[in-house]
Parts: sequence; structure tokens; C-alpha cells
Amino acid sequence: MPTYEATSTAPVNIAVIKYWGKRDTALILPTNSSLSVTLDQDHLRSQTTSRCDESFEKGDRLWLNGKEEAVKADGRLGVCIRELRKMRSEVEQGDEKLPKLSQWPLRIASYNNFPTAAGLASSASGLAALVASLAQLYELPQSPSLLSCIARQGSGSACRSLFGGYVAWREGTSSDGSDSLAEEVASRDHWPEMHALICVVSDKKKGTSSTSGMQRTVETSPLLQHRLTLVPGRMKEMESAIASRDFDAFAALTMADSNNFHAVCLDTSPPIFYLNDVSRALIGLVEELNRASKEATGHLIAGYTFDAGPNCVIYALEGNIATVIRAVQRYFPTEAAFPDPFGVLGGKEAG
Ligand code: 2P0
Repeated sequence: MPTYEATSTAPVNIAVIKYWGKRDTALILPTNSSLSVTLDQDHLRSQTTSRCDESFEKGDRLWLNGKEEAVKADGRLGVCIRELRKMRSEVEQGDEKLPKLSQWPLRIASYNNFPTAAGLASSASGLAALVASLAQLYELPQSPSLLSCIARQGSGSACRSLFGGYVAWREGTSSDGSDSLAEEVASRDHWPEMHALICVVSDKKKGTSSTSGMQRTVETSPLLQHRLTLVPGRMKEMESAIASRDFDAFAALTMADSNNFHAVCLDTSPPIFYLNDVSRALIGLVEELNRASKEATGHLIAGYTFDAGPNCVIYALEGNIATVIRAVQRYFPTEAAFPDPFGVLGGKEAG
């Protein structure tokens, strides 16, 4: 008997134009398009192995970092599995000789190669790796963009992690969500000098989950309506900044959109505070580095962005990243937790 098993990985993505708000909470359809940069696989990624077998006891089971999680049929995971099974079943109907994998129970194991305690979003890479691994197991013919429609129903931001490089999630206009999908706007190789420095400000679990926080924003924030008029223009500007490798425009838009997103959080009732004093001090540092750089060279050196938590991601180009790391290390000294590829930290490596 052959073994039916497949392993896939998916990296973390960090949005530079943020997704915040759903127009349909069941299908996970967003109130605006978003754009992200997918990080390299070798640093932060999820890996998922899926196996199906006729002899397994009935019911699907899943382990996350070695701990079993319930798979509820109508939960987000259950919906992703159901949709992928449906696609497999269509393939089986077209070819009598194929094994009926769609009818067999599944066993799924998923791991993150970064500490879950690092306070970094793992739902995007986790759900994307799950969808990729089941698509591989079931030998599905669907394109990554069509599969991203399934990952989206697991967690909105997960649809962007099915691609490397620079990725747009188009909000779409249809009510069934068939055109709310992700697509690559540029490959990693298009702008390989881009680096992301992740500054872990806190490894505690966030107080307000993204899912509940964004709905509270949709229901209560008048400022969100203004944000929704800004984003379409920003998407276009960001895509052209990436196309022309214009770091000044990329960094300025990234910082503006992060600040606008956190302003909208503050405008929510009751207000949502994701940034803390250290986050704000990091904003101050990058703003000061940029002011000095602008004076000396006429260009920006870095762009910060914050998701639904206090941790900071700083984008900078290869030629400047060492300067940025040194500055962060000088004002926020800490022992390096990850490898130091630029050899600028001078501290002990624990990675
Ligand atoms: C983003 N975030 O674009 C934004 C910026 C957080 C801040 O996508 O409810 O975990 O599962 O669709 O995808 C976090 O939201 O929320 C997120 P659900 P998700 O990356």
C-alpha cells in the first residue's frame, strides 16, 4: 500500500499596506486590499505534513507544535479542509482509477521554526502551509491564487503567505469571495536588497486578537471610513514603488500606513492599544535615522511597521541594514536571539 503524505512550508509575511476589517466575517472578505512582503523561508516559516489513510480512525486530527488542537467542522480549519476535499473529490470524479483520498481521514502535524513565544503572527504561515500541504497531498491542479481563496478562509493574512516576494491581496467585489485572492506583484529576486529586521519588543500574547479587534473597528471607528478612501491610492503607489525599486516611496508609504492603521485602532471604541513605550521609542529612532540620512544623502534609510502588537519590523536595503541594526542595538541593547548575518551585533549569538 503506498503512503499518501505531503509536506509543505510557508513563510511569515509582513504587511506594508495593512488588512484591518472584514466586509464578510464568514467568508473573510476584507474591507480593503493589502500588500505584504514575504520573509525568507529559512528564517520564519511553518512546516506542515498531511497524511491520509483508509485505515485511520474516523475524524480528522491536527497537532500544532506537538499539541493536539480540535478540528471543528464549521471552524476555520474545518472549512479549509472541507474546501480542499471538495476540490480533490472533483479530481477523483474525473478519473475512476484515482484512490479516493477525499474520503479518508486526515492526520496533520504543523510546526513553526520560530518560537511561538516570540509574539510573531503564526496564523498566516500556519494556515498557508496547511493549505499548501493538502493541495500537494491531493495533487490539486488549482493555481496558487485559487488556493489563496481557501487559505483566506482560514485566516485573512494567510492568503498572502502562499507566495514569496511582494504580494497583493485584492479585496475583490464578488459576494462569494471568488475574486478576493492573493497574487505576486514582484518576486523576491526583483528587489533582493530588501531586508526586514524584526525587533521583538514583547513575547507576550496580544491583549486584543486581530479577529475581534478589526470587527470592533469596523463597527465603531469613523476614521476607518477615511482610511478606506486612502488605501486604493496607496496600493497603486506601493506597487509602483516596488516596480521601480524606489525605497524612499516604499518606506514612506509603509510608515504612513502603519501609523494610519494604529490611529484607526485608537479611534476604535473602546480603543485598542497595540504599541507600547518601546514601540514608540523605536519609531522615534527610525524617524531620527531618516532625518539624518535625508540631510546627508537626500534619501530615507529605513521604514518601520507594526502589526497587531508592539513588535517592530524595520525594512532597509542591504547597504543600510547594518547601520540600522547597530543603531537599534545601541539604544535597545539586548543579546542577539537570532543569527547575526551582518556581524554587527558584537554580542553572543544564541541562534
Ligand atoms: C495584516 N494584520 O495585513 C494585518 C495588519 C494585523 C495587522 O492580517 O481574522 O490574523 O484571521 O482574518 O489575518 C491579522 O489578521 O485576521 C492581520 P483574521 P488575521 O497583516
